[in-house]
Amino acid sequence: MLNKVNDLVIRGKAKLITGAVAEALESGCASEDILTTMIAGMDIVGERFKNGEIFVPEMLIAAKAMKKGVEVLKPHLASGAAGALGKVVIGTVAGDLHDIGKNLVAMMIESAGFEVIDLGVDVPVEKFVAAAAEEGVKIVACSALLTTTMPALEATVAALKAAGKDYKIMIGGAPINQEFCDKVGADAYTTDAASAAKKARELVA
Ligand code: B12
Repeated sequence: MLNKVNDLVIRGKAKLITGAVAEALESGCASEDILTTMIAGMDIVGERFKNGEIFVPEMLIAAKAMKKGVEVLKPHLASGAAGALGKVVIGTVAGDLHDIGKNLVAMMIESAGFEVIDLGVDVPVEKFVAAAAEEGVKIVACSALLTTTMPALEATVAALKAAGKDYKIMIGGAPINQEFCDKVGADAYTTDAASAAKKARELVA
């Protein structure tokens, strides 16, 4: 069952994946396991792209399938009381169009009890700073998936810190690590959506 979901992500079968995810849920697969197998599928897609076996269009259709699958999964992953812990501003930094990971982080943070303000992808520094200045923002979460957009992430963190407001800054995405987090002076880095939600709760505790 999980193998089928994994395969449908890799092959970018957006129409078939909805049924396959629903079937997996009905047969008792845990939603977290289904998500893990879909993410593993995206990793394989990334590897194939890196090796020149597939190109951007194939990556894009795999991403569409992944998104369709996540839609079916969402009600099963999200659970928490809405908005009680304050606002989280989230977005993918300037120059970067990847949003699957960012959307998962947003979803898990929302289900952990925050109100999420999602700025989308390719978010200019000024837009992050303006949104973060709103009343009640506790955390600003920035995503970057490309080594080439790590400088944009650094610039975003610097501007958010320079604004001198009372929020925490979280960063993440495939090329990011704790060392980079320390270097740019963000408050927290985590590797995945579930740990990001846990960390968000810790940051406001
Ligand atoms: C799908 C995909 C795309 C799709 C994106 C569609 C979309 N709507 O997102 C498209 C086709 C648009 C795309 C384009 C490109 N891509 Co691309 N893409 C991928 C791919 C295959 C999967 C990404 C993904 O969704 N992963 C699944 C999610 C769940 O994982 P995630 O994003 O890492 O997120 C998790 C964590 O990182 C973390 N996290 C993420 N954000 C945050 C934020 C915070 C605050 C926290 C705490 C945690 C956190 O939690 C998430 C959930 O667990 C990756 C390969 C890979 N394995 O990552 C390549 C990859 C990222 N892409 C790559 C490249 C090169 C490109 C292009 C430059 C290709 C080109 N020549 O045009 C363009 C750039 C476009 C742009 N300007 O952004 C490279 C990057 C190489 C590098 N070192 O920089 C990769 C690694 C592929 C590879 N192996 O070469 N891509």
